[in-house]
Amino acid sequence: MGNIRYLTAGESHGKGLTAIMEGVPANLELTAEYINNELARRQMGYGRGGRMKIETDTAEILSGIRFGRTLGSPIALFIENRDWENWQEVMSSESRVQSSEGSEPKTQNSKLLPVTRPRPGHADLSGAIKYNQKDIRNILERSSARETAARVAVGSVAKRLLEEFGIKIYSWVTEIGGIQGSGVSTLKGIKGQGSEVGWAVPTSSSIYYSSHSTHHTTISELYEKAEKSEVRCPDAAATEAIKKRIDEARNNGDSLGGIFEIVVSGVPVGLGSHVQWDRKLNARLSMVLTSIQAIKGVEFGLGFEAARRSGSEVHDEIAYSDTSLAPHGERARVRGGFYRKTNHAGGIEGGMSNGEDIVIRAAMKPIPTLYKPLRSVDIVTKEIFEATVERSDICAVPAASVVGEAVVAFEIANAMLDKLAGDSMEEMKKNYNSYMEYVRGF
Ligand code: EPS
Repeated sequence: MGNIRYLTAGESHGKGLTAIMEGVPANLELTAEYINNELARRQMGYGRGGRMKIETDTAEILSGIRFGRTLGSPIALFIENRDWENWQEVMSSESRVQSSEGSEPKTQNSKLLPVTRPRPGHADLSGAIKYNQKDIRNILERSSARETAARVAVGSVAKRLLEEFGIKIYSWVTEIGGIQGSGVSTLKGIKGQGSEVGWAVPTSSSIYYSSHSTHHTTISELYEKAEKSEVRCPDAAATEAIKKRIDEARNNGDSLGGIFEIVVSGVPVGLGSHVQWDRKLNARLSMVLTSIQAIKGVEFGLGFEAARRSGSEVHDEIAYSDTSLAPHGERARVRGGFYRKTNHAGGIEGGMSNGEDIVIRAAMKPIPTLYKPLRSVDIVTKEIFEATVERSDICAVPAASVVGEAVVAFEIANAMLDKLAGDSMEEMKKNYNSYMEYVRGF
């Protein structure tokens, strides 16, 4: 579903990553600098591997933008892989000359040897069987999370568009390797899920809002702290504990996963729809988030905790406030007077945004490449071996959090365009303003 679409192409050690994005309205101000800032955020995080020291991801704009504004035509972006220099022979698109006996040519480059020992947890084995490949490199190069750089570039365009409508996307890491930050989750009253972050809370077990300003100060404070943390966790003590945990994992040849939280503020009521399965906003957001490499679970608002409570402890009471007297200030005014006293739903009811912040949590499994590998079976000899070790990260949850922002930005922008279609930003804004006026008067 949706009006914007994109494809990415590129292998991890190929020449680079390409993204083509279509459907972005004309006259959106956009610079390479803006995109590159997002790309740099994805590269950060304690626990990343050697690759991030090689790369300085920057996007080359190949089309769709002129004099700092989008044209409405497809936007093509290219991110060079600096590491390509070291892999040109291995990743060459030229056919390899076979000897007269049909064997592969002799080479000094050990990286050219076929990868035959699939890593448990990776795309290696299923991909090799599905695509009939006896060299697993032909699978792992594309399944690598390197591809997420292209998605962050695409997401940054969407983020820029959303900014024009006052929609902001925040993310932070709530836990890594079982170490949970304190006061870093908007989810409250759940054992071990972090404590309050200082907002006025209607009940002891609510995802809460108090006044607009307090709420948003807190959200942006959490975000600012996350931006400064080496693991994107706003809790400084947890940051240190997590770093130690990552060091331990590194020393043990192991890897770690974790959970990050995304909050989208300023979303108008009515994105997505209840009328068909593939229009539901929560379904669409789940899809984009689980499309990120290694993401195994997604929850909205109270998430799984809602299943443990009775209805009266879950559903968010509806309130109305005269716009001029709105106790929730700007939030209620912008939303046209209706608001929820709590936000257990995480901003989505019946597959539609309800005007409250969208709150999502996503779980990332530990990266499958282990420096102390698990047992596997060689796909050629069928002998039991330890899995292949490819250079990798110990922990990439902070990066996944930034990628999560990007894919969510894309899908929210997509849903905005479904609702407020426009070929130019001017047309889209006109549609937005008239829709918001209608909502206010409802
Ligand atoms: C990544 C680049 C990769 C890995 C990582 C993510 O680079 P390389 O394989 O050259 O070290 O660091 O990919 C994986 C974790 C994976 O399983 O493939 C990146 O740019 O984010």
